[in-house]
Amino acid sequence: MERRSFLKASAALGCAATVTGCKTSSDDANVNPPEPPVSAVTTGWQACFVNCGSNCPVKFTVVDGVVTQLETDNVDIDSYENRQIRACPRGRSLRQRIYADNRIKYPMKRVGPRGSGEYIQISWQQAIAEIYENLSEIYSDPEAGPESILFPVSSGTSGMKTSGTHIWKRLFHLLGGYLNIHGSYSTHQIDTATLYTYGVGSVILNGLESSTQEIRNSDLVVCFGYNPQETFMSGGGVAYEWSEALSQTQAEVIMIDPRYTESAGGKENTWLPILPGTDAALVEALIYELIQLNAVDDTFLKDYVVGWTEDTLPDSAKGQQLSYKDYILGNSSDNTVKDAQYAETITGISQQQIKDLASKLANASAPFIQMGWGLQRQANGENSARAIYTLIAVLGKFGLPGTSSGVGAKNHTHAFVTPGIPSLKNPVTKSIPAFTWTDAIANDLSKEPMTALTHDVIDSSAADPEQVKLDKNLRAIIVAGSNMPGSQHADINRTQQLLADPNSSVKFVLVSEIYMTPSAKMADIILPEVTQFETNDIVCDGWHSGDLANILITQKAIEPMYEAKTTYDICTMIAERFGKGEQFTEGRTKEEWLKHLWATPMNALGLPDYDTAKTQGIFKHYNGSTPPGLQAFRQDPIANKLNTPSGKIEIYSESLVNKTKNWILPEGEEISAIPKFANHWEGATEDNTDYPFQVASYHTKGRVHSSFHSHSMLRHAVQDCIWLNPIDARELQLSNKQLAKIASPRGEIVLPVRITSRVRPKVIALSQGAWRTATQVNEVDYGGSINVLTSTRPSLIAKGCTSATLRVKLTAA
Ligand SMILES: Nc1nc2c(c(=O)[nH]1)N[C@H]1C(S)=C(S)[C@@H](COP(=O)(O)OP(=O)(O)OC[C@H]3O[C@@H](n4cnc5c(=O)[nH]c(N)nc54)[C@H](O)[C@@H]3O)O[C@H]1N2
Ligand SMILES: Nc1nc2c(c(=O)[nH]1)N[C@H]1C(S)=C(S)[C@@H](COP(=O)(O)OP(=O)(O)OC[C@H]3O[C@@H](n4cnc5c(=O)[nH]c(N)nc54)[C@H](O)[C@@H]3O)O[C@H]1N2
Ligand code: SF4
Ligand SMILES: [Mo]
Repeated sequence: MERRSFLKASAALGCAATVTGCKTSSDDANVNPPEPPVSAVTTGWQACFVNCGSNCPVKFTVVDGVVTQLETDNVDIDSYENRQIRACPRGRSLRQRIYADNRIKYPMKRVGPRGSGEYIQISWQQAIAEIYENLSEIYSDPEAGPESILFPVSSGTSGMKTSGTHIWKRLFHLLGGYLNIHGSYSTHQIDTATLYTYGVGSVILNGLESSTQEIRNSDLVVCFGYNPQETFMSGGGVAYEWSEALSQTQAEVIMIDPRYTESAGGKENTWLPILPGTDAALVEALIYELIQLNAVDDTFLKDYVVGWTEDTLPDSAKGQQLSYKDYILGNSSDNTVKDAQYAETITGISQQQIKDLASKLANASAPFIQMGWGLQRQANGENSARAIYTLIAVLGKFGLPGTSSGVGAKNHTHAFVTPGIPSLKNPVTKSIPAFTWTDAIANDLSKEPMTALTHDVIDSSAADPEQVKLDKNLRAIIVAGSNMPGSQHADINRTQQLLADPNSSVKFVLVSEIYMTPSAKMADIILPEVTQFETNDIVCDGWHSGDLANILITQKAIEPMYEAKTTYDICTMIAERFGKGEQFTEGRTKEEWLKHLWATPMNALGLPDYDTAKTQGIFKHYNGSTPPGLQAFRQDPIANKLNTPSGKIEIYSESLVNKTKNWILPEGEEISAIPKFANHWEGATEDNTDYPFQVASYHTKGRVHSSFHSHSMLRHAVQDCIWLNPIDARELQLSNKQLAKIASPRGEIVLPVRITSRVRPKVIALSQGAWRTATQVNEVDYGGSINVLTSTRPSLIAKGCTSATLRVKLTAA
């Protein structure tokens, strides 16, 4: 309650007391209501800015300069079209983010080895001077230069318009640039699969996808590793749409996942607990069975699909039994029929279950087949994703009501498009795959460069793409809005070893953070940033927040704590030191930028002006229902052709063959033009008695990546533990809650065991994002950080993040 309205209410109460009882002023001394409290109470709107796909609004109450309460959106009548965008428990715990005892309070300088966490306090003036010295040296050294400066993936400030990583990038674009990265840890393999199949180089299908609502028209929902109830958890977002849609359909629901997930949660009919990394083999057998059931229409497919049958192959591939159908039927060079028996041994799904699913797919008129991204964050992730697209294509049930094109959920409609402060253009055009950055420290690149053919290094300004190379090692790493080096990149021991080595190529690590994260402990200089509650901003719906768009101006609730500053103020100070202050600010304060940015949605949508809108809270817009994905293509595949070279869905990709024909691959590895299942390192088919368990890793409801890890209430509510099947627990003689050690070739962690049938035998499940507590290289980690175990070996085609490919051994700790 605001102080003014609180006062009004108190006065009314006083009057009521008078009416019912008080007589004369001389008696008033005993009956007068107490004085209203002198506290200053304010309320306002803020939002949750993390990389979960949504940005839920939260309403704050501040009493005497302290945020005392957070509420979720509760303002509208709660209908599907105008629903309350209710924050999940993480957003409701944001008070712990403001008042965390691990907040960085002032600028700091490292005094111990990197990773040790030994720092002294320095002044802002000294911090800026040291940043200036280090960066000037790197920029002016011809052996180094901008190509030797890297921003690792930084997803922690998603949604902010005037704070966060893109403001840091604006600064560095003005200073001379940095080495680009391409692909994300999230979707690099599926983006690549989508490019070669549908001609769109992104999992965001730009209109080719179906909305979650389409499930209402489906009679069979088949999900491969799709867990929106946990990964897209906003009460206004996909989790809500998923449960609404399932409640409104009679469709049978089949969940294919090594884990029994929240999205199953009793709403499914069948759970098929597949071995990680084997979806392509399952698809192969399903398609074999569909052929046996006479459920594939080769004539129909000719107009839509390349590479199913011999006569639809490109000329370069004809006459060699290279079609997918020949491969399935055992006519190609491997002479193996891909039947249910073949797939049972690879996938761990029984022949009968495979045949049952095939017959359900054959009989369904509108199968909604959808995949998540965990199955592609693996060594063979591109082919797993391409295989699932292939299943949809070969079934021929795409572009129809109730069907899906395999991924996405038509969520990217952003009615309230609002630009952030422009991050400007990077003068550097060279780029490495995001996941490969530690290779640019590990090897002497002047002798052994990373190249187009070894690492898919690209340069948009190069005349010959195959000649592109990176021959300069990294000199500086800028970590802002990221927890990569110490938590989110694979093989933390390796990263720490590379950075802590006195001869490391990396001479400067800058971390700008709110909290003392494991990555902050790798920094040379640490800068303290404010939380969103200490500044104003604008927030729109996130990148995966469903069919309801929203926008609001988030309000500063309290003054900046300690010596923390906004990204904008920090970057302005650095820009000024380099003599670029005017170019950086363009003469605007942060607040002036906000008013300037607000003009875009205001003019496009007729919203009130900035100052008025700020007091009005959330504006919402329901995007309505949309046609099923691929509908236009189905209706007319010539007029509405896809963006692939053939204009069709490509099961066989000639462009993939051409792009990779000269690539230098690890021994024994092969890139296939069709999405074959292939054995791979630390995979399901590896006969590995040293590391007998596969790991099903997942994004947990208890965190968003490593964000929220230090919220004690969330740690109690969603404890980090090892999901272990009762059969395996008995064999290993491990009991519930007992501490167990998990070891991989790269490190060891200790966590309690949770015995549960929610994970299949021979697989353990581990969530990602826990903070490593070990400080020494190769020390056993009791924080439970999965990236102590994972490998930095990239995937075959995209060179993407393989952190869901992992074999381990398990022993009592
Ligand atoms: N709560 C929460 N939400 C988040 C995030 C978070 O950290 N926490 N992160 C956000 C971000 S940035 C991203 S990229 C997305 C990630 O979204 P996803 O990548 O889809 O999430 P994951 O949990 O990694 O994987 C989804 C499911 O795939 C299963 N799976 C793993 N391997 C396989 C396999 O080989 N085959 C099959 N069939 N299933 C498999 C896992 O058990 C899991 O249940 O989530 C976003 N949302
Ligand atoms: N083993 C394994 N590893 C994975 C994954 C996996 O599935 N398994 N998933 C991968 C995926 S999909 C992703 S997207 C990445 C995500 O990895 P990251 O991009 O590193 O994301 P977070 O761990 O959320 O870290 C974000 C950081 O930003 C900080 N931050 C928040 N607000 C601000 C701000 O205003 N200013 C500044 N300077 N900092 C701020 C937060 O405190 C936090 O430390 O992790 C990847 N790593
Ligand atoms: S769903 Fe995402 S944005 Fe919403 S409160 Fe939870 S973590 Fe924050
Ligand atoms: Mo991600």
